[in-house]
Amino acid sequence: MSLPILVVGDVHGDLERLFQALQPYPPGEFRTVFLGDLVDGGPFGVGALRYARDRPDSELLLGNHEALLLAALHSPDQFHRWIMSGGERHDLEELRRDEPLQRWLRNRPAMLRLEDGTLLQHADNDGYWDLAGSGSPESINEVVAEMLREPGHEHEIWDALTPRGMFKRMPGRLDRWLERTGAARVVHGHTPHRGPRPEVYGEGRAVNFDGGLGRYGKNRYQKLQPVSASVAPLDLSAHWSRS
Ligand SMILES: [Mn+2]
Repeated sequence: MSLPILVVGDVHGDLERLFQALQPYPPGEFRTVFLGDLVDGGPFGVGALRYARDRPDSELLLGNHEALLLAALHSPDQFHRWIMSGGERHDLEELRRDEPLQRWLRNRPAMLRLEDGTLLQHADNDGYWDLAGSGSPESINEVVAEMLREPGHEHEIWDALTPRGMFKRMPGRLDRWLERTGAARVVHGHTPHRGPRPEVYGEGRAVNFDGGLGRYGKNRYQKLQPVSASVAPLDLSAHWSRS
């Protein structure tokens, strides 16, 4: 029996709001896909990584912040970049002491293709293309895995995946990305939307699950979006696109 897919957008170190968001979705009843950027911007990034690793039937797709965190472990230049991008020093030190967690993180895929043609990935851009050249999502994962095998290339992943909102601003890029990957729609995080639920756009061919779950990057007057903007079963999004 296949479990329904639960998608979790960018958490950015807010473990408390993550648990709140997951309350209606007990582990064991869902296959959970974390879309990356569990870390940075809030205090419990490594805690969120460990939770994603240990939650049954779960997968974490690599976000640009996970890549930069790995880069910061060994490169002073990248450490500076990472700290300026919301890195928490204690997260880096915790990750440094936990080699099994480092190995696990270096083995996360960049994307996941479902049987219905849905492609899940962190960023709403086609920078994966620059990293991996032509080929399928599976071959992109192989290239990313190769880049992460040894220290030294992680920041290239950060560079490729950091541009925001490309699919929404340039629908032609979305068309070509779907064509190139053979996907019917792309599900992503990375670029905060402002809606109460994951944002469907591009005539239903793209869904954004970055609903600004993490509180810590917000200014005090900014209204928080509900957790349902970032965490929801995937199959519901088809209905939103028709409403
Ligand atoms: Mn991101």
